[in-house]
Amino acid sequence: MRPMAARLYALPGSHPSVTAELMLQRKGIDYRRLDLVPAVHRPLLRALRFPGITVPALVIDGRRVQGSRTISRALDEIRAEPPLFPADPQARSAVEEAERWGDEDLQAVPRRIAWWALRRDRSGLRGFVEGAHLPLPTGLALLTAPPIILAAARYNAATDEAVTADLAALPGLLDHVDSLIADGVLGADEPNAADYQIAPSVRLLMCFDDLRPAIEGRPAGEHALRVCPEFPGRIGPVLPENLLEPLRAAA
Ligand SMILES: N[C@@H](CCC(=O)N[C@@H](CS)C(=O)NCC(=O)O)C(=O)O
Repeated sequence: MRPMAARLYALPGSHPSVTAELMLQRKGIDYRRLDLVPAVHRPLLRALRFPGITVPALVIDGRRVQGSRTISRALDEIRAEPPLFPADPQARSAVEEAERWGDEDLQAVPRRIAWWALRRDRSGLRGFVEGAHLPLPTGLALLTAPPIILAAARYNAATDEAVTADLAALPGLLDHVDSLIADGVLGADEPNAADYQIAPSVRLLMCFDDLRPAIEGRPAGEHALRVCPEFPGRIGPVLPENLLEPLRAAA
């Protein structure tokens, strides 16, 4: 096998960056992860000649590949085994659709809830920062965090209205993950690109003390813990009780 080295640009606590990491690990590709500072990451990604402003962003084999769904396809091109997509066309389109749903419909929900929560209570921030590979000491990252959290909450539109809607949508989103598992699109012995797309989103939700008890016992929670056992960071109780009722009732 041709040796290969990759550099992954991420942000602390970024679940699609975990998606990319898990896929690199699955392929057995050596990589180094570097976490950027949120908000400051945008000019840095530009300076690194990436076309977009989001992570995961990967330099591999002289190529710049950005976005979790672009990365899954590029990794299959660069190293075919083990495949991230099934060979059978029908099975492949089911995995592609689940991966698209995970990216476009699910991924933003834990992201908005996390920035909203960190604006109200920063006590959980240390775990995310310590679990990252930032080029600055933890103490300095924590000290400079408040304006960064404010900016990130703003550009992610993590408003009260959006998070209220996200928490109301959560039971339906988790039902969909459960149904993908029941249909065999997710959760096979050999994980695919959709497993790697969806599990880190559910795993980030499980970093919330408010949400974990209602998720961990269901198929989506078990799947997330199996595909993505490590996810540094924990957010203590911070979400409004009345908004948690639908999720608790569905558990
Ligand atoms: N959905 C895309 C984008 C991922 C995304 O939005 N990543 C966040 C971190 S979790 C980000 O880079 N945010 C920074 C920004 O929007 O400037 C993917 O899966 O690659």
